[in-house]
Amino acid sequence: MQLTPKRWNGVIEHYARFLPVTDATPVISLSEGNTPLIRADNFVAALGGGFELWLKYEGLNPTCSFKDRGMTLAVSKAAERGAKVVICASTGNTSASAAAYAARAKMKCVVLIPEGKIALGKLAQALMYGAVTVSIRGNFDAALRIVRELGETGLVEVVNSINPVRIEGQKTAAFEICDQLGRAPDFHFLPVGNAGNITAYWRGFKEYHAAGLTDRRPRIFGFQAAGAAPIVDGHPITHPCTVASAINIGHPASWAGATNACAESDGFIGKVTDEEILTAYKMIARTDGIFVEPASATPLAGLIRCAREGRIPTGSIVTAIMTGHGLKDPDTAIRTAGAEPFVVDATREAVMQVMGL
Ligand code: AN7
Repeated sequence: MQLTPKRWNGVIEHYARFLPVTDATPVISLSEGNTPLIRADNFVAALGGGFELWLKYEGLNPTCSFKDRGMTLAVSKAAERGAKVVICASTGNTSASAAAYAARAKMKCVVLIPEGKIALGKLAQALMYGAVTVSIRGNFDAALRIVRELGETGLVEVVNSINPVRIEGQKTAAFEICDQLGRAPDFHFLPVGNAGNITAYWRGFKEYHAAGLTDRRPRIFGFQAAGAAPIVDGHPITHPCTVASAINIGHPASWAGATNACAESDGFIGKVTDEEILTAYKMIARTDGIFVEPASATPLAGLIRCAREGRIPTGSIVTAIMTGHGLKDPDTAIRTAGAEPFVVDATREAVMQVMGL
């Protein structure tokens, strides 16, 4: 028997025909994408059953979040144009991803992060990949305002999702879900921060349907954290505040994309409290062994509510995107786990005592 090599070389190579690339585009890739779609039966059973839930585990991308899909395209297009410096504002994941892809493209990367408000793992990534890391005394929205202003000078390439190719790359996750399920889901749940991803998913599901590759389009259900829910509340939030630091955003750049996805798909944009987020965060780790960061648990908190309110018809196929890995935010994990290690002497008896034997 001969083995046929079948290597995954990232989302640009795999979905090139849906993306704004040509043979002249230098592909800067870390083999992102092709993340697992994991069925979470125990979580569903805990909610009383009645539907299928599939989690797209985007935390298994090269920098441990979904941002790599958009960043491979943004940095490749920047390289095609001969850019030397990329810049972004970030609650942490965009900066980690930009830093990694820029390193690979031999570009300088500058990241603006809200001081003291990003998870430890994400800070470690930006520093480790060698980005010029600037902590702003202000929030994400202030950092993005500065990045927009710097972008207008023409001296730097902005790789936030206000750069339209970021959205183009991120839509590949919708394609993968359809490819992996063999159909489009009935409902797709996701967190909403700057609202780039909800915009991207809806575009992806629409394009696959228009290409005749799926027979339906899902209803898009997005969730914000209650302390940072400008779209639900109907106005920008000056001082957003949530434990889900990734989505602590008061003035989303793709606001219209989010409301459009909701309207066109007969969807819903709601908000959930930090307490609900942390409950879902801990629950999915313990029911199904899936460790995500708090922002990624936001759609699960929304799903718990929807299931309770009877909004999910029996037999539905539901997908949810787990946007970032749990190891990104060890502080919140250790606080939320509500347990500490038992410290004992190095003897069998001591361990048996802890085990209650
Ligand atoms: C884990 O990194 O905005 O609604 O600067 O990191 O497309 O913004 C992160 C966003 C969800 C929200 N889950 O996605 C950033 C940043 C995680 C995230 C979101 C983010 P968008």
